[in-house]
Amino acid sequence: MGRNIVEKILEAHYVAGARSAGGEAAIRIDQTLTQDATGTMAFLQFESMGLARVKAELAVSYVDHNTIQVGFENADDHAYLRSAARRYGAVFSKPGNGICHQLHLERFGAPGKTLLGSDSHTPTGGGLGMLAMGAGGIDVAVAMGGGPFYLNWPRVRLVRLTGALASGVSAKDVILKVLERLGTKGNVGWVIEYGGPGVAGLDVPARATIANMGAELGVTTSVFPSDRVTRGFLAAQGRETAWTELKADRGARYDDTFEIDLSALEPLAACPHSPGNVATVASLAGLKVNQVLVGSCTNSSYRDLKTVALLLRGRKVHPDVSAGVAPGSRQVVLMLAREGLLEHFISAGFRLLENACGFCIGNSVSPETNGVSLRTCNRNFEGRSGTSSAQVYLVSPETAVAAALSGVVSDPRALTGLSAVKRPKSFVVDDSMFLYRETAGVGVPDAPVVRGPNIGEPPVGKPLPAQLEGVVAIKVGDKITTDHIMPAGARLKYRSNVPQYARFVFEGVDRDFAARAAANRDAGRLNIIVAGESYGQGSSREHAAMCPMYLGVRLILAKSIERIHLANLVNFGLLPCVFADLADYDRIQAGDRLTCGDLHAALRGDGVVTLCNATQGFDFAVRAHLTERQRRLIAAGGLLPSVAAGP
Ligand code: MIC
Ligand code: SF4
Repeated sequence: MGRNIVEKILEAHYVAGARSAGGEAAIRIDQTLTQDATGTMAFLQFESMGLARVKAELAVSYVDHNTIQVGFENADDHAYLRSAARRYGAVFSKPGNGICHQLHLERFGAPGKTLLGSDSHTPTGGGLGMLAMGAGGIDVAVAMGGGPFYLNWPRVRLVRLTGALASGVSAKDVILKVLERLGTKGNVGWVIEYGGPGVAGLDVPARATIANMGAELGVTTSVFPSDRVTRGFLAAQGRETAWTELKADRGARYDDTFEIDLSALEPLAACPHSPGNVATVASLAGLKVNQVLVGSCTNSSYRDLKTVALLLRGRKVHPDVSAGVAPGSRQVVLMLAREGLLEHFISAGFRLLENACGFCIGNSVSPETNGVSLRTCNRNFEGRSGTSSAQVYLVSPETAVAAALSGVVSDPRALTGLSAVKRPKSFVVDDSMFLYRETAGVGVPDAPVVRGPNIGEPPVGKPLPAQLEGVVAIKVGDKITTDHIMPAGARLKYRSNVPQYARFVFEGVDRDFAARAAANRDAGRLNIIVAGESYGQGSSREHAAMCPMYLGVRLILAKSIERIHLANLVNFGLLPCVFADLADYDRIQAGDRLTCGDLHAALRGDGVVTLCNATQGFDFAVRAHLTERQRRLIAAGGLLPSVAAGP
């Protein structure tokens, strides 16, 4: 029988385990990517596990998130990461080089390879035909050290593209259409494979935009074929030798298929406060806009920014709008500069922001109170922009410019001067901000590792107790994101200092949570989190498991839990359970005392465990869907203590 692209890549990297949907398999990882907000912990864990050097084909350590550097903390992290890259054999991308996903696409990605990154938008590499996945830092640390990555063998959905995009409609509108169709929950365990005649009309940056925001669906990843377009992109990057063809066999089987006619698409927007809350731009037309920001790993390519620059030529930003641009990489900035395109941004009145994550992670350029902000990024969770009352809409670069010029949401198809930006014959290549390429994979064993005062030790969990005596420390609703659990923005600088960062767990949801949980912990009671559907959506930040663990949380009872977060919970020894009967979610209240005589029952047999609500006097059942490997990790208190305990 014919194979699809996902099967081809997975089978070429298969190491052990199940090969049927839902079963856990181990696969080999060719390349890894880390960034400074998650990478510091990943490298600390790499060191704690006693791994000697990078054994993956390539490991790149990027600095792109915390580049604000107010105070010493960010710079301490950068110094640590630089020295660790040198010592252990990773390539180091200096701050100012650009956003990890954009840079990886430009300079390292290759069709048919596997890429594991400590960032949920690692699937951007799917635009080049990679099987690129996000994971927690500790999983990436294992892969850097040459260990396999465990994933559930996915189901594959073909999204068949036909037709061609109209002028003024672009890749962002395609992925927003997919989000409208599939929503942000219920897609765990799937991979999306794009195919059909419409693919050939999408350049690699467009494919990357679509694959990037697949993260918001909750799928494991998204992948495009590798074809002539891919080859042309790699050739223009001076890397044609990295190209191989990748396509589905005739008669390839898919678990589901749907079609999108690109010609029928119109400009779309994700409305507050979810990427799945999609409406047409036409239906929002006339809404007054305070801020417009172009950038982030979704829409900061040369193609996107040149499109914007050409539309700004000879025009001015509306006086009531504050507009800014954050290019994706130094290559993009250099190309804009050489072609005289930066001038259009400057003379139109755009603010030039650093080529880094910047506004996207909410550590700068927050909107005013109640402000309406149109952004080209991928997430608009409440408060993520840094302003809790802000109304953030996610749009294409074209829709962003139309609003910047008119001051209101307006249809970009009405703009004059729209032109299709073609891929250049060759991109400007200057790799001088990638350090330690010559020692990559080897390292410098006696090189010192620099540890400033912001560099803490990764916390190590304790074995699972036999009996549970716990209290529901918080009850939350559906779609709780890792941004809710562990706020980023101004709190980002504590990423390498868990005791500090743990003070802010659930900060925006319940300010008293951290103090209450710490008091329970200190009184010898375990903390329990009760949650609704899709708990742990969004970012891959493993701090959303690690910091609750530090506060004594041991059990999560939810209606459903997202993939990366579930893996992170297991890696830190927290027991993730789902309600056997969803109605029990409604009965349990915050503050209830829950007990269980045999918690280890969840680690045996069918994983069903009966808990007693001692406060209200009823029993209920929950289920832990765990593999043998995951059960061992939870019993040991997580990956670090289980490595310390040996095989
Ligand atoms: C994000 O977009 O939320 C981040 C910041 O890039 C995260 C990683 C992190 O929390 O450091 C992600 O997407 O995984
Ligand atoms: Fe950076 Fe934003 Fe992309 Fe996350 S989503 S990697 S914060 S640009």
